[in-house]
Amino acid sequence: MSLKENLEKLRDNGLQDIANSNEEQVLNDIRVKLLGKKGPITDALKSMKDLSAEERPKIGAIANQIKKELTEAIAKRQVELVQLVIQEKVKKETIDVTLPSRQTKKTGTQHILNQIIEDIEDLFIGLGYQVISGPEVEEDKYNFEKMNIPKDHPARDMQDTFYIDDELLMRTHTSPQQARTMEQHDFSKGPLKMISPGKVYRRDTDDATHSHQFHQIEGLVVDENITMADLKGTLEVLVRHVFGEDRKIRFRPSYFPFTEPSVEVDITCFACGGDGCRICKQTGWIEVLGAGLVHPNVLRNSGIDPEVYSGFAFGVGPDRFAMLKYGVEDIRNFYSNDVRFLEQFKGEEA
Ligand code: 2NL
Repeated sequence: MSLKENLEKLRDNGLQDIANSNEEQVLNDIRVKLLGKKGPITDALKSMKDLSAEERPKIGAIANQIKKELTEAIAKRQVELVQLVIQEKVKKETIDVTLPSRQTKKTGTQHILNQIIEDIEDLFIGLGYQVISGPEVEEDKYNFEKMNIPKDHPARDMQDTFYIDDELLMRTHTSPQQARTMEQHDFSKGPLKMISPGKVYRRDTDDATHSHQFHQIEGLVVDENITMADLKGTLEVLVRHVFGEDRKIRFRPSYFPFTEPSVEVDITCFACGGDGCRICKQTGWIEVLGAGLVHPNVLRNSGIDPEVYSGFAFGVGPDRFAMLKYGVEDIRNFYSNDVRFLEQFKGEEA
């Protein structure tokens, strides 16, 4: 084989090896082997001195050309291999963001009472009401006096509470917040429509149906010409939302110091539909809340003229709602923080 053929074979094999190399280290070995000081190209260039003057430039040109080709091929392959490594890495480390996450932490759930409260808040926000909360430590003046319960009133016995001093106490209902809102209300801007959710306190001995702390959501609407019909329609919307669209509603006369007339509100039993069962004690009806038209004294106490304005108010117990709706037999379950009880209400969130 002539030197020229040798060189060309060297080039063809070299290019083949370069193309086949799949690692930078392998490519580097090829480079040293082909183009290094002890490599065949260097040898060929060295041996040129033995050639005739005529052949020398031809072979020299070929050798240099091949050296250039191989050098370029190596450089090109070098870039490709770097790219390949990156591509491989990207492929391996691809994250499928649509996969569900691993459940490493145990997630909790919103407390069932807060679920019920927020659900009712959403309903009333949809009806154009404001949601207003206030302090749990209240003045006697707002908790009792303005609610038409003066110091010697017998209703104070049923609503005995925790006193901070003679004039400061843990509120027994959320009504004081409503009194504060009535005082501030500007009727030139429209009717007053509000609900006041929150925690309330009473001096009760805890048992299955009593707790010294529980919750209340009161509702209040004051405007000109508010009647019992407005109250009944509003409460129908409420109980149907919470206890089912088929519920019927019934008012029974009752007494609260802050409303006149006052009513106790029953709904047809959601378990038997009104036929009579264990849950409604065979009556077909379940008492769910209390309500009435705002007592003229209560309006007057908050600076509203009862000759011009009238209002309705109601008081809902979220604890009682939850007990009825989910068959909870002991109110203390809501406050003892037993996760096994609480996690039963996972997924009830709206
Ligand atoms: C019940 C009864 C009731 C009210 C709360 C109220 C508030 C104002 C004026 C008049 Cl500012 N009334 N609230 C009225 C009737 C009943 O709660 O049994 N709740 C669990």
